[in-house]
Amino acid sequence: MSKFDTYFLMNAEEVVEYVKEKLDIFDQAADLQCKEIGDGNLNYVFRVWDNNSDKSVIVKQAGATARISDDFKLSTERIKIESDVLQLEGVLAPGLVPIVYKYDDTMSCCSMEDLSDHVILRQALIEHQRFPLFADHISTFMVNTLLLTTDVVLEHKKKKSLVKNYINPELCEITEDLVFTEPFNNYNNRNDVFPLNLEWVTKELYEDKELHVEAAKLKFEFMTNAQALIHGDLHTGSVFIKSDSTKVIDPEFAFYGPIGYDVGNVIANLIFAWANADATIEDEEERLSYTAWLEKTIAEVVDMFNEKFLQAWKEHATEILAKEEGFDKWYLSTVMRDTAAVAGLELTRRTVGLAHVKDITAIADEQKRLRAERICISAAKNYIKQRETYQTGADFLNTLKEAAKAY
Ligand code: SR1
Ligand code: MG
Repeated sequence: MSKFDTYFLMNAEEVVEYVKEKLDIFDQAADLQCKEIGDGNLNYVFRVWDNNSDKSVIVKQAGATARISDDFKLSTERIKIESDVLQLEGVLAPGLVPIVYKYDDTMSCCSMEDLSDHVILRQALIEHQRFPLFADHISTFMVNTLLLTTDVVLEHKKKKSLVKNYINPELCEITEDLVFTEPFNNYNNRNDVFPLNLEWVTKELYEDKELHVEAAKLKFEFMTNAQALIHGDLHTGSVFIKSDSTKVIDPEFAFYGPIGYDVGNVIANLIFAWANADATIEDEEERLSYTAWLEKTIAEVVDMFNEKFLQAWKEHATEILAKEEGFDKWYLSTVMRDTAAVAGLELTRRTVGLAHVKDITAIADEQKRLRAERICISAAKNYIKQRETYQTGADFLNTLKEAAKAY
C-alpha cells in the first residue's frame, strides 16, 4: 500500500515523497527540495531538485477545478492527454518538447524534464529579449506536429483512431466559450473589460452583428474540422526558450482541430508582445528596434510555416489526391485563412475576456493601455472579417501597422 494509490492534490512536501517513491531519478543520498512554480490557469507545477547534485524534475498535477476559477470543473484526465501528446510531439518534432519520464493515472500527474535553464517566452518578450531562432523552431514544430497528423500524411483509419484518442470535450468547451463566444456577447457575464475601453468595446464587439456571424462560422469550424492534432493553446506562455533552444509545453487542450488554431495563436501572442513593447519602451530608438525585431519574427513565422509546410507536403503526403497539382497550395491557403481568423479571436478574447495576458495588463499607463487594446482589437476585427485575404507575413503586418496608425 502506498499513499499514492488514491488520488489527492499534493502539496510540495508530498511531491518530494512522491518523487522518492515513484521516480527513479535521484540517489538515496539526495537532499530534495520542492517548490510549486505553476503560473498557468489550470494545473499545479512542482519543481523538485537535489541540493547534492544537478538533478531535478518537474511534476505537473491536475486538480478537479481550474486554478483560475472554481467555475471550471474538469476531469483530471486532461493530464493524460498532455502526457500522450508531449510524447507524440517528441517523435514528430524531436528536441522541441520536454521529455516525459512518467505518467501516473492514479495521481493524475506527469513527471517531465526540468527546463529551468530556459525562460517562459511571454515574460522574456515583456523584458524585451530577442530570440533569433524562435521563428525557425516554432515553424518547424507546427509543420511537423500538424501536417504530419493530418489525412494528407496518415493512413485514414490510423488518423481516425487518433481523433478518437484525443477527444477532449471539457477543454474544448472552455475554448468554445472563452475564445469563440463570450468576447462577443459576455453571455456568462465573466468578461473583464478595461473600464476606459468599455464603451468602445461595447460598440466594436458586443454590437457588431456582422462580426458575430463570423464568430459563429468560426466556432462551428473549430468544433467540426478534425484536421490535425493541434496543441490547442499555443501562446507565448506555452513556450520555454533560451538562445539556442525552444520547447513547447502544456498541450492539455490538444484535440483534432483546425491547423490555423495553433498558428493563429502564435501570431496573436507575438502581436501582444509588440503592443507591450510599443506601449512601454520609452526610448524611441530602442522601441523601434525592438518592435522591428518582433515584426520580422511575426513575418518569419508565417512565411517559414508556409515554405516548410509545402516542402513537408512534398516529402510526406501519402493520400493519392493530395498529390494533385495545386491541391497543396489551396489547402495551405485555407490554413492561412484560419490562421488570420484565430489570430483575431485570440487578440480579442485575451483583451476583453476572463483570461488576460500580462503583455497588456502590465501596461501601467492607462492611455497607453487603452491604445494598445484598441490596436489589438482593430487588427483582430480585420483578421476575422477579411480572413480570406491573409497569406503572407507581410499581409499580417500591414494590418497591424494600419491599426497602430489609427490610434
Ligand atoms: C479556464 S482556462 C483559461 C485559459 O487558460 C488556458 O491557458 C487557456 O488559454 C484557457 O482559455
Ligand atoms: Mg496552458
